[in-house]
Amino acid sequence: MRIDVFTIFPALVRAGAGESLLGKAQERGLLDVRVHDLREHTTDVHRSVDDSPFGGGAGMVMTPAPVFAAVEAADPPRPLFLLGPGGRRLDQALARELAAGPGFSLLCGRYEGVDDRIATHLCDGELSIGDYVLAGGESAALVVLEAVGRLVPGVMGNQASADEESFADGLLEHPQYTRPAEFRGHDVPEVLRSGDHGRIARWRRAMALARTIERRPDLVAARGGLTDEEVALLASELGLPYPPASPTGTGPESLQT
Ligand code: JF5
Repeated sequence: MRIDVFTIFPALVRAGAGESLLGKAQERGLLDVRVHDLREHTTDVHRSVDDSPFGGGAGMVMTPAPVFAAVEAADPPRPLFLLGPGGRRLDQALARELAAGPGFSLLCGRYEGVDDRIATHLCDGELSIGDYVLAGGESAALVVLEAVGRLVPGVMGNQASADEESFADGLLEHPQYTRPAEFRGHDVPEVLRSGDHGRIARWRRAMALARTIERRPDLVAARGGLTDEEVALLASELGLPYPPASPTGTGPESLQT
């Protein structure tokens, strides 16, 4: 899979993409990340990639010529996405879609934005990693690379498929423990040291359900609530009711003055 990234900070993107899992995947020939320096396609002595906005206002706008030239010289895999908070939000489903294809490209914006003709006449769409503003798209590009790269077939082996399976299930992970069995007076739950693998599996599943209900009720709603079997498991393993008892003072009575 080939992923091209266009940026004015190529060293930052190369450093982030060259380490750990993504670096290994490139060494193994599974992933081909190509980083392009937009400044190599400037024509003035100052190597300018930005200019002041037509109509006035503060800040600078990324100018179209170097960006078009860089993309045309690279002939990168499409779609080409502009990173920015206005695009489709990256989630696990989108990461899976991107990992299933032959490749795509990312353009990192900077300054107050990019000349709109870049978005309209060069890019194929916009991609967001969340509802916050960054100084530039580089860290967002690294997020996309890591989320997608680990799903490329062969990159991770069993661990990725196991993680994927549990996330596809729509639940958070159960808690994990390692040695020591007791740390500063806090014990590892007895069930995990029992050696009873059936009991351990039921407890883990119940804990994943309980945690998701407590911390991410939106994820529970998105998967359509719990099955009867899951409600029964929560009750038998952890003694928890479902739906959960709401905290006192949050019901309709609290609206009375
Ligand atoms: C960017 C102009 C893009 O801020 C972001 C971003 C937030 N969520 N996802 C991406 O991208 C950087 C900065 C300025 C365009």
